[in-house]
Amino acid sequence: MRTRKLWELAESKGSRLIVALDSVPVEPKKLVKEIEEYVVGVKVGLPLLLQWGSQAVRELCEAFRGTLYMLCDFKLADIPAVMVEELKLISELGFDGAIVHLFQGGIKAVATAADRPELFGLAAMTHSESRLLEVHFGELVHEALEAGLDGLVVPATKPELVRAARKIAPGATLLAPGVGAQGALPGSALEAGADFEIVGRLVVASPDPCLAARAVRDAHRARVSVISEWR
Ligand code: O7M
Repeated sequence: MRTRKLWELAESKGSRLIVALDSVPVEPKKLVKEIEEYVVGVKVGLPLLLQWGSQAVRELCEAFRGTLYMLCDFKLADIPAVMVEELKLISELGFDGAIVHLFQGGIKAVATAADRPELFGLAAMTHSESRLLEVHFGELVHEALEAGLDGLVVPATKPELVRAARKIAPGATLLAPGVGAQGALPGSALEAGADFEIVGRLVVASPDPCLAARAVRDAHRARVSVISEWR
């Protein structure tokens, strides 16, 4: 099974939390060290790359790849030939997985490339204005499934879409951002059928990121034990 590392970490750490690192106020390695115990992985966004540089990203992957799932979020959406090249470089930086858009088409060719990280396709987005993606939600989920991607990103702020994705793709690994600063409550996306929640500012911008990460992890634990009794 792809995403094996992610699921093994979820099991061994009892966590469903992936922390989003975009604008980080302190040196990224220092921040990740503080929250490492409570999270299964971190998602590195373009703001971090642009602020700290690719060497810092490489060092972050080197330092934590052994204990965390390293997810690259540059939301790629180019022609297949360029995406294949981008993904090879992302793998070389040390990432386990990467986020890709689906609307541009051609994801099947991208997914068959060698040297690619695991791929998560964006099926919908959290903000209310992402109307055009939503119109094509079902088609985008099918596009990802047909290409054999490893998982999907679905919005915690729109639980009906999380539920719909779970129905269409019962075996897919579903990652849900939008918890905390964007309004969804910790655990709510897990309850709707997601497997992991992606949380940024609620943890990263907290005066005590360690405490904030632990609180979200604990909220997840409570939900996951209830959910596994249901299923
Ligand atoms: O918790 P926040 O709002 O501080 O951060 C949310 C993170 O999730 C941030 O890194 C966004 O880029 C990301 N995200 C969304 O907020 N909305 C989406 O629809 C999709 C993502 C995402 O992670 O895509 C992979």
